[in-house]
Amino acid sequence: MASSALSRLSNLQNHLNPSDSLAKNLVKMSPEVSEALSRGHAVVALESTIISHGMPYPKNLETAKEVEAIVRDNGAVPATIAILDGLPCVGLTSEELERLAKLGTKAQKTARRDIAHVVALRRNGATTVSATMFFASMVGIPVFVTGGIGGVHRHGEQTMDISSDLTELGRTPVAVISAGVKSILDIPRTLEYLETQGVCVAGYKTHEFPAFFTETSGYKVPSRVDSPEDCARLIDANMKLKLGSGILIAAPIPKEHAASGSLIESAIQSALREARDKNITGNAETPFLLARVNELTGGRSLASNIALVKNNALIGAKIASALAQLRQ
Ligand code: PSU
Ligand code: MN
Repeated sequence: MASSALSRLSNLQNHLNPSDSLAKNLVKMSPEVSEALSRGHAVVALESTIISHGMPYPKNLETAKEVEAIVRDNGAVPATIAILDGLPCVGLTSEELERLAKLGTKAQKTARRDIAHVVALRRNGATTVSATMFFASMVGIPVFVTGGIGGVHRHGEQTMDISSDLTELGRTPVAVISAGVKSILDIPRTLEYLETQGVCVAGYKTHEFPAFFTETSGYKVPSRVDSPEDCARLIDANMKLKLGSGILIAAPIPKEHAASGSLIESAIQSALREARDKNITGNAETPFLLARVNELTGGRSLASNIALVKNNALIGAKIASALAQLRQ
């Protein structure tokens, strides 16, 4: 990799302990991603738990490919991140993407806490938002697109079930574009926790924090941005100031795809009851709730989910392009 790229990376990585070239040797970057980074071109990181655990095969593969195509059509290189046979990969070939999609839940859901174990035991790991942010930051990708992030679970004040996505946002300078968090979670406590972690939460063309399937949650965002250029300047300022923390850009689902709030809400209530009755907890809870809500809404929640991920990919690619231009 060109030395200019390395120096840019080390600027990005001041929060990591960068005898980092050592860590980077453990990561396989696709030639396309590596070249784009070394030239300062736009790159968008994409997570893989959404593929393995978030959607059923073959919809997951179809969606992953469409999302990558949207990123490309809008001027950025997609970098889907996953761990294959213990090797963290940044940028997957179409064969690798297919393999992951077919593995589905046989791939291990891999959050930050699981990374070392999955690598050491040479397993296949689908990275959540926290693990994807970790690798994106390590290789110098400041923009990452997903559907929804994890948060504080309902009754989290008792169970302490708080997604490591939130602490990762507090410690890793990557901007995550998401449609907010689902109402399977405790939205106001999630926002409180993000504040505690020092995370900049910005609504994209809105003052409201979106609730994934719906444009509104009833809760306000602390900041607002109105264009990809606004977002690029925000990310640039965060990097130059070396704040070290991440940014959550919350983009509401497009109006025409917002599933009816009450339909989804009643499905969520039933799914939450079932999860309690079946004693489904820990990292199994989110995938269980997502799958149940999808069944209970007759697939309508999946259709909305796909639409919002694509919308985020479009916005993320534009942000990454604006950022690349700004930093030329
Ligand atoms: N929310 C979604 N879809 C998802 C996830 C969350 O709407 O696929 C996945 C993401 O990978 C996220 C993870 O990082 O679940 C959070 O899991 P947990 O709640 O166990 O931290
Ligand atoms: Mn959890």
